[in-house]
Amino acid sequence: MLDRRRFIGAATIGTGAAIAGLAGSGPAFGQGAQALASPQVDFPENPRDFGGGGSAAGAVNRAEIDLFDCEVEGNWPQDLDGVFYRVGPDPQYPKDPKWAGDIPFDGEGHVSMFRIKDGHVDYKTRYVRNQRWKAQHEARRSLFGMYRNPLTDDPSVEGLSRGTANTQLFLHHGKLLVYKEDSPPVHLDPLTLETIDDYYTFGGKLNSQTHTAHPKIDPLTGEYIGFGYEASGLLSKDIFVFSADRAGQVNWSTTVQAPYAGMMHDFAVTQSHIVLYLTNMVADAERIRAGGVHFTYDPGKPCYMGVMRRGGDGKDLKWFTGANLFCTHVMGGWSDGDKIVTDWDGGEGNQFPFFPSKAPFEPAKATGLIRRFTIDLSSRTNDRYQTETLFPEVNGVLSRQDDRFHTLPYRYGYLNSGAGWAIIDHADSSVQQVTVPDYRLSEMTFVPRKADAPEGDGYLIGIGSSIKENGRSDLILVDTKDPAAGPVARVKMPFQVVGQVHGFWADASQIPGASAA
Ligand code: V55
Ligand code: FE
Repeated sequence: MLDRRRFIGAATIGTGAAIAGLAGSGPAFGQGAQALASPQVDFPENPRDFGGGGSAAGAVNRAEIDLFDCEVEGNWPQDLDGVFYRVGPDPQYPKDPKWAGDIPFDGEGHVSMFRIKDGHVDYKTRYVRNQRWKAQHEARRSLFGMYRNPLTDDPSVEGLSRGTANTQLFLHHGKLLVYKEDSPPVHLDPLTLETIDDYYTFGGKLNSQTHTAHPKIDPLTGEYIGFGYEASGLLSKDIFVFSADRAGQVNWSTTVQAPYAGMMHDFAVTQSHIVLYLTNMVADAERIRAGGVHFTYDPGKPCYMGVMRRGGDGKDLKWFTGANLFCTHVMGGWSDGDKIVTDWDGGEGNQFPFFPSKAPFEPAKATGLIRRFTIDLSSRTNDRYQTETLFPEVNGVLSRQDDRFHTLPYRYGYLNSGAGWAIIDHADSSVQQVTVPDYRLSEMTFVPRKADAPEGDGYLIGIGSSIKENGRSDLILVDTKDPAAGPVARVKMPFQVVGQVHGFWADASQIPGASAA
């Protein structure tokens, strides 16, 4: 009964809940503290009390695992050749009891990969050896305090990057880059998961202290487009926006200003424009000074959508307001002349119940629906975006698409709907639900059937967590052309794998040395 509530709860209360695996009544800010005076490694009983190590809808594994030739059930496609990468927080050490009110987004990034080839699947995981991990490993204890608050750190780590690398990863110019939006990427070897650069700056050209967890790749040029908010330091309104060519050389960048400093988790890129979105999860100087987490949700502040041309100097950036929607992830978007359309999942209110808030948390307002934003740039006086809700009968979060259609008009979108995965077809306005009896499903990632398969033709891949078997994990593969048939194959893991925020599929042809290995 409790598990079923958790399952449904994810869709009902939004992105944060889906990621953190929280039920509607997760521990409130500042509660759940448990005295931990001993320096010995002793996590509190309740894994949801982050001070003691909450994870992201998965186990706190801490163990780095190599499992060669996993058990595969069903008809795993023999010609699938690539890697499904995932990352999520996996607390390295219990927090000092002073910071027991910290949130699940602050656990150290643990990367896992399923190397899939000839119908065989090898599993490997490694913590990201970022500056934070190394300092704590050396000290055998937690040295970093609250989420994105350097004032709460042990004095010994001053000047080190606080980045956890726990949110998303991308493969580009042969490098596996792992992200946390408060810091530059960390560069890992895509086959061994060894950390190669703990502070990757695109050859010194990332003129920002931060980098989003959600860069985009332009499928026509192979360019990588990214941004960083609070780019010039804590509470800064600067936003650094840039692109890099196929070889990772930065070929465009500019710095623009946000109306205020607040969470800008994802962004959209079209063939001609950059679309930024500022939510009213506001960077809170007072709370930071008082030793709290970085943000406070403030429904009294407007959300803004900012649009600027790609490749320009940023002076054309214009901020629009409209329905105040709390949107976290982009499904897709495109430009049609002066018209810019972007689809996001979002709620009418805060989706992250574990952040402090100026208003009580309202589960109903956290419900994620597909919100289509339309902006018309042809009128100089227009400063409003228009919104509509698509597929109001489908709720969910963590929206994705066939990543080969970033920047372009697109047909298929995917949503983690709590009841499973939803496959959205914008062309015929249909929805198909993917459910797996007895399983809760993490975020889905699209895998093309072949490198040149038509849009949406392939598989959805992701972790399922067995309710009956106490969370034991399967890697689940569903054919997008026959989702009703259920999983075509599963990898049966002998334990509950580390939790995930996001995942990424890379074809073997993109991974240096993959074919030889
Ligand atoms: C998100 C996740 C984060 C974070 C800020 O999904 C936003 C949204 C896992 O960390 O720090
Ligand atoms: Fe995200």
